[in-house]
This record gives sequence, structure tokens and C-alpha cells, in this order.
Amino acid sequence: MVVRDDQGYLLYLTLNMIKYVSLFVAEVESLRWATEYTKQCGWRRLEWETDAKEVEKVGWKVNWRIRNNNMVVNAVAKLSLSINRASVFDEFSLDLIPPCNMGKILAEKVNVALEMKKHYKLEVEYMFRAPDCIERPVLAVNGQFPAPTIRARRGDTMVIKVTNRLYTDEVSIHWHGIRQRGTPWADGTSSIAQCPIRPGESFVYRFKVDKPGTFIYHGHHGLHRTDGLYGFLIVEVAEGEKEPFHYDGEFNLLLSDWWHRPAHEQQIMLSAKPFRWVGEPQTLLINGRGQYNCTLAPGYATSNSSYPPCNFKGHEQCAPTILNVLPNKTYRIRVVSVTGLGSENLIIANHTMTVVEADGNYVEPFTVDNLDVHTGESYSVLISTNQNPNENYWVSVGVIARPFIIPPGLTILNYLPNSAWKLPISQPPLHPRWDDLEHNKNFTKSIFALKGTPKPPRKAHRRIVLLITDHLVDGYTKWAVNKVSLVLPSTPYLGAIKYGLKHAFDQRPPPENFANDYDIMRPAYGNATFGNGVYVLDFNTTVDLILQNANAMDNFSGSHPWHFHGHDFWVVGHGEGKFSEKDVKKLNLKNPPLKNTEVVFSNGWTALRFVADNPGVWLFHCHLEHHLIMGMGVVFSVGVDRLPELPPEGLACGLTAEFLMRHKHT
Ligand SMILES: [Cu+2]
Repeated sequence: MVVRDDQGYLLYLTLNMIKYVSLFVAEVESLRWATEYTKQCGWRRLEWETDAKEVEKVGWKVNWRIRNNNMVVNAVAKLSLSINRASVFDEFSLDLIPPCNMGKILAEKVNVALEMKKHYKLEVEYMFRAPDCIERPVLAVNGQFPAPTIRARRGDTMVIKVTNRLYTDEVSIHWHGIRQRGTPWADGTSSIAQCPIRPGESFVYRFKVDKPGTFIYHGHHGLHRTDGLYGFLIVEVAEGEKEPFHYDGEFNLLLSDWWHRPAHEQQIMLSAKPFRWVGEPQTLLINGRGQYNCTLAPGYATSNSSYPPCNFKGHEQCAPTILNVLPNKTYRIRVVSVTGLGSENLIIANHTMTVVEADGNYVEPFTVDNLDVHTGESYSVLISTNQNPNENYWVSVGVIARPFIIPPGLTILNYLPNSAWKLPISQPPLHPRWDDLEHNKNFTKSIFALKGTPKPPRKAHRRIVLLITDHLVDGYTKWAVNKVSLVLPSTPYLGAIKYGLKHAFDQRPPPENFANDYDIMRPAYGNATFGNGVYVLDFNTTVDLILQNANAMDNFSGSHPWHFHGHDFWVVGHGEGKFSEKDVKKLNLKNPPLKNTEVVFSNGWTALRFVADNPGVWLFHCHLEHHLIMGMGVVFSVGVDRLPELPPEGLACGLTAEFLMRHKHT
């Protein structure tokens, strides 16, 4: 086939190429940039003609640049086609930047079938919003709260320029669930991978998304997540690949919790001596929307009956996101939780959910009435809209694992063409009790890897047992791991370790275990310390991490969802009480799920196995943001000597800044 541009230049395309190019256009359209795009580039004026076979060796590279108010997207696509698996590929560059001169052609050999670079520009700023009908400053991205959804395809290279438009705060963005293989400096953890971005400055995150799945991006500096700095990062399968399940449509649920007190004040409270607790959140948000001073379900027992009914017109910032569906279809719902405290349970009344993905990994499908989502976890579930099409149904989110004092977050599954505001006839569904630990455990233990998922090595080279306790350290209330409360250093570990800057952090290795006679049912108040030492792992070794829960100072043992950066791990076991040698034999090495976040339940343990095959410095921490800031985390270093020269942009602070200045000309 031949494409003729509006200046009459003939461009060769194969059928597959056209498919790809039209997919780009479809993608652009789905992002609602089509109008401007077509206006600028006159894409629709292209004519298509059939032509000779020889062009089947041809590949394409398409650049585009689209402006939509605050967001600029540049994309480069290299398209190529393999003929009978012969490795002959060509690459053309088709420049669609206005004025869309399509004659700019460049040919070079490439050996990728499809590689895309997606450029995004994210500006982080404070804005006034009323996510739960009460106005306060929130962290917005490109003027949106929650931050806009980023979509990519497996194999894409993301180039994301983050600009800090805050007045006094530093910022960094973590791409949660992306392993950052080969790009540990783009992990977005301030003090670990990079120096935080200063007000007015920008940092470009470049990384590859190497597997499809449901991910998130969120602030990883201070308590920024609690102020609303989060959004979806969705990676589709690569072109030509298929998901192992079918669905007709998709929608996303981003679950979070919301305080009326800004995160900055909360951070000061948590760091105060004596300690000041921030309390439970005021509202649960679904896609950044919740109702504090009114209720969608007036008069029902599960709602807070002291609130008046909400009278939404739909444009209010706290009006719920209605989920519109057609009857007799299958929908994929991507669910993530970014809560600061507590975990959540999702129910779609009258509909069962089939879980097919957890943390960006496929799982053996299983069906549930309600779904537990711990903070940092992501799931995909499938639902069939096979209920009475004349009704709408409640979508409800309740708190688990913390005292249930806030009403559930509600929205509506709207069967079209019913009115969105037709309230369901039944009362909102009841969630499992917040302290129904058996329910939580049963759910977690139902997750197994989809057949064909890589299995863990049979044996681990090293076992690190991590005891979680809280303490008074120098009069400050802190969490600790093996009695060390993590205090992040001002120089990022990655640079410090790469350049051998020994004063940047504590050089003593942290403890690998805790005292044998420690009674996990009896809280220990004293003898913990502050620290920031690093567990150095030998490259390519298999490591077992045992999270050991214990009773806290208030004689209560809460659940903690732990998130690992840079790697997925296999969840090889959960158990009650204290982990012991005899538990090793019972670990599941047959079909454990691969995840990046896993909970350790009250008074129990969780065993995780992973292969330390990704050079970098990686945080492993409780994803309850208030716990991390109070010291509940550890740092691993893996094969940093194997890394090439680090990009200096993220190292302009602390001792690495000094080091780079000294070595500028050497
Ligand atoms: Cu925790």
C-alpha cells in the first residue's frame, strides 16, 4: 500500500503498518486529543492506495506531538515488520509535528517489532478542591485530581518530565509496580534513588514498561500520597498480544482515604515529642470523590444517617463517578488502593467478581463476592452485567483492618439506559467486619499464580527475618524493624553506594533477625535505635524475607501491607505466631503468586522469596504512609557496581552533589 501525504509525497505502508498507525490514531482519539491532532496534522486527509509487495520489508517510526492544555505528549513509534521471521527491518521517521511535514524520512536498521516512546509532562501543584465536599488544598497534577491516568503498552519507553510547581515542598514520583530494570535512578524514591525535585525544577523519568498490568504512580516524598498525589499507570499488552481473558469494556477504581487536616500538619504531628496521632481519615474516596456532609444512601443503616441526602447535579467535585455499563457484557475493573492508613474492601452489589490479575501479574481466576485491597495492591476483576437491567446497583468501599468508624464510600453501577441517579432499590451491601481477620486471610490465601507463571527457585541463599515493633526512641514514638527505625539520609543511597561515600549513611549492616527469646505477644518498649543501614544482597542470589508481626505498645497487632521496589516477589507463605524452621517445609513453591505488595497479618508472619537480579538500591516498606514516615522500612542494595555511570540529574544534593562537583573534570 502507498500513503500519499497532503504534499503529495508517497509513503509506503504494509497492511500491518496501517493497522498500527490507525491504532495510534485510535489511541490518540481515546485520549480526546483527536480534534487538535487532526487539525494540526491533517491526518484524515491521507489517501490510501494499494501497491507492490516489496514494501513488506518496510518499517515505520512515527513521531507525534500533541498539545492539550497542560499536557504535551510526544511519541515516537518505530514500526517494523518481519517477513518470514527474517531479521530485515527498516525504520522510517514520519514527522507529524506541525506543520506535519511527512517528507522527513530516515531509514536505519532496527530489530524491534514495535517500540514506542511516550513523552508526558506532569506538573505537580497545590489546588483548592473539595474531594469530599469540604474544600482544602490538594496535590493535583496538570490541574487534575486525582492525577491523570497514564496509559502505555508493554515495551514502551516512558519519558515523563515531572515539574515541581509547589511553593516550598520538594517532590518525587514513584512508578509503583514498575520494576525499573536497568533504570534504578528512575524509581522516584527520594533519598534512595534520587534527590527530591526542588520547587520550580523538573526531573525526567525515563524507564521501560516491560510487562502489562495495573500500576499506579504516586508521590514518594513525605506524606504526599496522603495529600492526593496519585494516579493510574496502566500498561496494556503489546500490539498483537492478547490478555488471557476476554472483556468488552473497562473502568478503573482508585481507592483512597481522605483527611481534612493537610498532610504537612500530619507529618509534624507524627514527628512531635510527645507524639500526636492524626486519627482515622474522615472520608473514603473512589476516584478522588467521596461524600462527607451528605450521603448517597439516606436512611440506610450502613450510611451515616446524621448526614442529609446528597443532591448532586453531577458537576460537583464530590459527586460520585458513576460507572456506566451496558447489560450482558463483561467488564474489567482495575482496582488499586493508595490509602494512607488501613485497607479496603470492595463490593459491587448483586455482582460477583472474578479476580484475574494482582499487582501486574496474572493469577488463577477465582470468584468472590467482595474484594480486599490493601494499600499498594492492585487487582483486575471481571464482572458480568447479568442482573436485572432495569435497576442500578451499589458499588461500596469499606475499611478493613482498622476500626470501622467512617461510613463506606459509595457510587453507582449504572445499567444504561437507566438514569444514573436512579438509586438502587436495596440498601448498600454490608462489608465483612473490620476485624474479621479470618475473612482477610482467606481472601489472600485464595490467590495463586496463573499456570505458566515462573516458579521460585527451590532454595534461598539467604533468609532475612524482619520483626515489626513500635517503640519510644529518645522519647519519639516510632516504628522499627529488628529494633531499627528507618530515618532516610539526605544523600540518596544509590549515588552514595555507587561512589563509595561512606559518610552518607550508617555503614553497619542492619540485623538479619531478632532475639530468639523475643515474645511477639509482649510489646517491647525500649532499646530501639534510629538507623539507616543497608542490607547488601549478592547479585542474582535468592533471598527469603520473613515479615514477623508482633503486638504493638497498645497491645494490638495491626496488619501491614509491605511493598517492594525494583522486584516482584513470590508470596510463599503466611502463618500464625512466630515463624520457625519447621515452617520452611510448608512454603508453597508450586504456584505462589508474584506480587509487589503483600500484607503481614496481625500476630503472624508472611514469607516472600525473590531473586536479587535488578541492580539498584531498593526500599522495602510498609505501604501505610504514616507507618513508613515513622520508620517502618528497610533498604536493600543489589549489585550497584554493575550499574553504568549514573545520570547526574538526580544526584545534586547532599554528599553526591559535593562528589560530582569535585569530579567534574576527571
Ligand atoms: Cu504498617
